[in-house]
Amino acid sequence: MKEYIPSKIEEKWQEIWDKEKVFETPQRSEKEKFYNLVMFPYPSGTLHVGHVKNYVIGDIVARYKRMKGYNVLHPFGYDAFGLPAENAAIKNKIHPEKWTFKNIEIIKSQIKKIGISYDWAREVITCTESYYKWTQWIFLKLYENGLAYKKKAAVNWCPSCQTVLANEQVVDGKCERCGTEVTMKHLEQWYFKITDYAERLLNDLEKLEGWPENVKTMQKNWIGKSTGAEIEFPVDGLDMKIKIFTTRPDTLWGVTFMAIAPESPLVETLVTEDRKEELSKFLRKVSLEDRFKRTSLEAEKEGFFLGRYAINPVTKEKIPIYVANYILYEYGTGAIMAVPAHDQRDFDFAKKYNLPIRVVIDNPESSIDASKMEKAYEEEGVMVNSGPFDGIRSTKALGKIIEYIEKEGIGNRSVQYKLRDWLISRQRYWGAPIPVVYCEKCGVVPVPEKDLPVKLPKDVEFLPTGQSPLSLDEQFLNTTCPKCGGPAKREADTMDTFVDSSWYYLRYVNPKLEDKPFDKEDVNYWMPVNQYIGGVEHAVLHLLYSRFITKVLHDLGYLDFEEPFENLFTQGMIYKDGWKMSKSKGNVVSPDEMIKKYGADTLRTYILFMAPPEKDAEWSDAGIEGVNRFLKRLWNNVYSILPKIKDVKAENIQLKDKSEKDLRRKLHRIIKKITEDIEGGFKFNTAIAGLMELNNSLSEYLNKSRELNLPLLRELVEKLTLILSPFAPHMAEEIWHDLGNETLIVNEKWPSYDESALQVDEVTIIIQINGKVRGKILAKVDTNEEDIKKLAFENPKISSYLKGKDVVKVIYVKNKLLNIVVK
Ligand code: ANZ
Ligand code: ZN
Repeated sequence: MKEYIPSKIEEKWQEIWDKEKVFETPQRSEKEKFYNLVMFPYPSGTLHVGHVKNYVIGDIVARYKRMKGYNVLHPFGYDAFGLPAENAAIKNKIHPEKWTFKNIEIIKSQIKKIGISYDWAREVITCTESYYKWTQWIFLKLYENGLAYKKKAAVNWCPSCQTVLANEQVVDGKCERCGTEVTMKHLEQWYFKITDYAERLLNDLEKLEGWPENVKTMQKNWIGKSTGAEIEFPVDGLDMKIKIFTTRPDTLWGVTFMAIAPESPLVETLVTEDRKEELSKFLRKVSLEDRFKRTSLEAEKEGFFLGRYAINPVTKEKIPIYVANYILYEYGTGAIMAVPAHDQRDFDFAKKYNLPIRVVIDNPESSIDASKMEKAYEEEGVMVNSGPFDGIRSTKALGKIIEYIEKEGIGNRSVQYKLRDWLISRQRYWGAPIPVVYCEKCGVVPVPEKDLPVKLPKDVEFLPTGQSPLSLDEQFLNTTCPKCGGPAKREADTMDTFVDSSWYYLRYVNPKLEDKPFDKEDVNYWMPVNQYIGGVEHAVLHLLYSRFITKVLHDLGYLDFEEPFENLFTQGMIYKDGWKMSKSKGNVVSPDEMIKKYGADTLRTYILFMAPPEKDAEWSDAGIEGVNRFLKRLWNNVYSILPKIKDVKAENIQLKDKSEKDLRRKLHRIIKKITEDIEGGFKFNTAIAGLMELNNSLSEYLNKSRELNLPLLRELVEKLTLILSPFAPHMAEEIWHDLGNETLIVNEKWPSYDESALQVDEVTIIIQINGKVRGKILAKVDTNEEDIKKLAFENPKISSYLKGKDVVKVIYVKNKLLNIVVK
């Protein structure tokens, strides 16, 4: 019998798929399109099995959809610019480009060995000139439309990566990449105006029915929409007003002080002469505090009285103005009206500085005594001490209060978002140069499209110094102004790698197009992506940026659709020894090693069998051994009968007995189950369990020596091989071929199941006597009670129990149980 040796068959089939170009996708087809996309990797190292999980999930979907008759686009590429590759290259003392392409080569060979069905003709590498030319083009389009701008602002600075970071790249005050605490710097930087799209990015989340709720919630919170009012407070003794933003205009009568962010220029304007010196001490102290910690709910509230008072516009009371560490300069107006009775931060502050606490929203259950309050009452309630609004339910009053404020001319309705503009310039080397020049005469001048790409020079001292490496390259830097022809200097910053990845899914459609980033008609045919698969860590980074860029390109007339990804699947991680796999922990499992030991089919099948694919799972050597044994057993079962069924057709199948009927029923039940498991939410682990169950039934049938039903076995082996093929495609091709087929199994149709074969026609009826099980009988489904009774009483074992007894009562539960009561 032919032995199962994966190394003998896997490479062979991979070469055949390659040679026959089976996975190359025609640009158009009669078939319905299915765009299946996995998040492309940073080629900053080689792949471990955690990465592979992403691609294996994608491959099951792609192969399944192909078999279901779709024109499947399943491309692959590399997010090849950016910090990860650059940092790794520096560590390894090698040029980032060399390092990147070396990794790309290794990753590609790793993936080919796993047998993933990518259309390699569409490979996209973001650090190639033919790609980043169009990344620069996208920058120009945003610039031309007022969506890319430069401004000086306090920015996040990673002292280790030596570059600024976007807010999205700061996680808990630390650099998303390296974990170093982020500091602040005042720098002039380039931004994309994603805030213009805040409302649409929020509202359109509702359309994304095929996205996981948690990802949508993360985006929603990140966008952070708040509705309320802006209200102006006149300053006592100065001809000016302080504008605040509040979500609780219903608490306006309870304001007992105001607070301003330390960074606000208002602080200098408001402070009285005698308090200036002490103020600067306070500001210096705050500037040393971490901005993320400083504004957290738990942080110690600290402030400084500016010596100045404002007037509450409704009560006309004088209230002190403070500068306080818990006020963010970048949110709202950078100033607040403080209501200690109803806001915990204000409450803490008021307690510390002995400021009055005035209740204006009373608890309808039990009235609040301001002098006894231990924390702020933040819920809704009945308005009190609030002039014309006394006695009204606070939630009901909100709209009316805003109307009142507008009528009185002291403020107006306002909506605020937490979302900030996307900071896209980086002071690092390995990225797409920002295509603008600075001319002494003309100022900022965008590079004309015909001059793209602005090439990234190769021979550059790129070690991070905090200064853009390109600014040290005179040859790159000095140029002529496209407008006036005079001397000009190039922008030396490069673009955030998230700009590269915000549009790569469009480039896969026309990866080689030279005069356009993509063809409108082609993109409108293929997009949106039907299924996107990747990690949840990109929820507010890549996934938000891509939605934004898609909407911009839509608005500029380049795309007909507004959302890039119709369905999103976020896979769980693979852990080893309780930890996320990482080189530094030394717990990385390499796919190459596993393939050498067990073959790609085992690796693929095990990765999916470990757990539901959306769940995290722990790698187990025993687990992969077990899956390998299953595939061997399946192979051995098949090859033990292969010579006998090779020339048999799966036609005119006659089922002689129950065991044959059971076997065929099992086959069709499993086809149905696996189809439903794949369609109904990626339940690959239970699908594989189904394959195991079917194989066990086959073993059982073959183990009982009897005359084999060859047409039945032919049908079983054929269909089993077909449903096995997305998971273990190499083994499936081999069996398919050895069955005498001249086609490739990848080009075959997914089998349907025979509804009639699913029907059970015999049932086992349990016979009880006085509640004790005394035997079983086989009967046709739905046999009536009389006939069952007859069968039971005729059964020799049962009749021996009944001898000499009186039957008092017989209870029959249809198709299940017959209970005989005797005395
Ligand atoms: C008065 C008030 C009374 C407030 C009350 C809350 C409760 P969200 O929901 O996050 O939008 N706020 C406004 N701008 C701020 C800033 N730059 N830094 C720190 N806090 C700021 O929160 C809006 C509320 O946060 C606003 O409503 C304001 O406090 C505060 F019983 O105004 B509120
Ligand atoms: Zn000029």
